[in-house]
Amino acid sequence: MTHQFPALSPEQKKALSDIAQRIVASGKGILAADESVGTMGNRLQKINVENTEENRRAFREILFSSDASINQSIGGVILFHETLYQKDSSGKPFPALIKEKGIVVGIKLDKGTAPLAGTNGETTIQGKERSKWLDGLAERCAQYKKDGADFGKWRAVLKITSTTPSQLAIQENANTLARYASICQQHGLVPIVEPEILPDGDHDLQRCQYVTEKVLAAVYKALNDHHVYLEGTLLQPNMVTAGLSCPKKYTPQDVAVATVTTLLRTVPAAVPGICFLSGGQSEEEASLNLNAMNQSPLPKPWKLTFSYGRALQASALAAWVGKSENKKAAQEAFCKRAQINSLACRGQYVVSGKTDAAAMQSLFTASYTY
Ligand code: 5MM
Repeated sequence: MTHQFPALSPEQKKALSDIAQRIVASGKGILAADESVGTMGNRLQKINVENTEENRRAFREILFSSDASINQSIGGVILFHETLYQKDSSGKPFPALIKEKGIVVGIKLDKGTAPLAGTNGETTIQGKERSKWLDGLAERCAQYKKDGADFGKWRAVLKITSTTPSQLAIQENANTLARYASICQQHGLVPIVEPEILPDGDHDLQRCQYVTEKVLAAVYKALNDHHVYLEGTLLQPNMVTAGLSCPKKYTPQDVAVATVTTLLRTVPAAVPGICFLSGGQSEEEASLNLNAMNQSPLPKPWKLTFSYGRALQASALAAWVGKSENKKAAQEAFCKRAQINSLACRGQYVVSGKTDAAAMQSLFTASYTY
């Protein structure tokens, strides 16, 4: 075997590690506001708001202009390309608005999924139109860094059925995630690695645990093969849960044991933070599961926190319904969920009073493989 090729200088490593640590500092997680145009359209349709550029901008402005104290619970915000270049009503670019609160700006780098030939409906990032996609990634990373981003995110999607995920889909997606992560780091962006296993299906908790272990083991083997500096990365996985159609129901404590056990078996302690996606869970369910993990007596060498999209925006969307006079109510709803998740990151969330109806509502999208 050859000697290690020095891919990153000590200064580059320190810069990456510092960014990752800032994002997952104690009690902080990520607001995933990186819905692409189509996905945002699904969210807006649920509140009968037209999917226009201005409506997407207006809702994002509500989130990003929340009270400055939001920086106690949100360490990073992931943006979609369009949003990175939008401005608030006073003309201030969104990245500046977010950064002045001390929050790190990130960018969605994947361009959705494409069919993986030779599998039973599985996907990868590469497809006919995207076969040269990774070739342009270095240039895009360099540009986004100049334009204010300090981390990136790439979502790969796997699904559980009786025949999937195939070994081919696991290997292909792990390898692509690792190539993306390496390119990101070369350009000063902390890569968030997101191998999402969809919650669709009637599989039980044990089946999800088995599959998640296989997928994460492959991802970390690939990251090592590609010389990715783990201290300068974050993981955004699914929680280990039963499929949504599974007749057997599990408690947050069951989810916590299965998830933390899976992570202990597969994710090196060098990774600073694991920021769960919510995957269509209701806001309250996602908070209770995260809280149970952080209360679990199992060892937790990484920060266990959140990178929620739907589970941080559902109440705010329901409060806003496209009306500017509801801005304050929407911001209060968003801040409330952010604070609850901040407590959940420390295992300190205690349910008190009646939970809002919107927080119990799931924004689940079937077969979310865009
Ligand atoms: C899985 O989705 C990610 C986390 O959001 P949830 O907490 O709602 O599950 C999310 O960051 C997702 O990757 C973005 O919304 C981008 O989605 P699209 O549909 O644009 O790829």
